[in-house]
Amino acid sequence: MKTSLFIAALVAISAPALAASHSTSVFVEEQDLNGDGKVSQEEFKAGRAIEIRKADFNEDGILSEAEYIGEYEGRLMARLSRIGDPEKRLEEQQRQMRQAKVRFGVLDADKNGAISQAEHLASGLRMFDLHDRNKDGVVDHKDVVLAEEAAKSGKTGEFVNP
Ligand SMILES: [Ca+2]
Ligand SMILES: [Ca+2]
Ligand SMILES: [Ca+2]
Repeated sequence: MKTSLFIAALVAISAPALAASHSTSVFVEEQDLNGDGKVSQEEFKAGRAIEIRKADFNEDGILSEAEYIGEYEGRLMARLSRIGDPEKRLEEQQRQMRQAKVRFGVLDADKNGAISQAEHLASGLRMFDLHDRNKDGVVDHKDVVLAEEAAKSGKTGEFVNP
């Protein structure tokens, strides 16, 4: 039951967490749960809660490094299987896994060895805030336009994306 749920969840909502340094349009596409083309803060928070539950294997409400890395690795492998060259695939896997460990360290703000819901949400809201360029509390097409303009002028935001 848990496994099939997990797979269904992966298919349905693994995309949000996938974004590494993604553009605002991809952010909207991935985080827009109700399909209205906008991501409100409430909607985003709901998505974050789902993401943490999905990776929280022992259901204690926090993510250990093994849980965080394990969930990421599962999605990564599925994605990397599309790379034809096995050497390249392995190289990319090692690179991504190193980055995942670094991200875990960043997400675990109080360095207690686990990501709490508050830590997970805080990092997400920082990202939300970066995408919400006009600061109206919603990430939508207007922010995409602003992001494109910023990219053209060479000003891109720093995204630490869990
Ligand atoms: Ca856990
Ligand atoms: Ca922590
Ligand atoms: Ca906005």
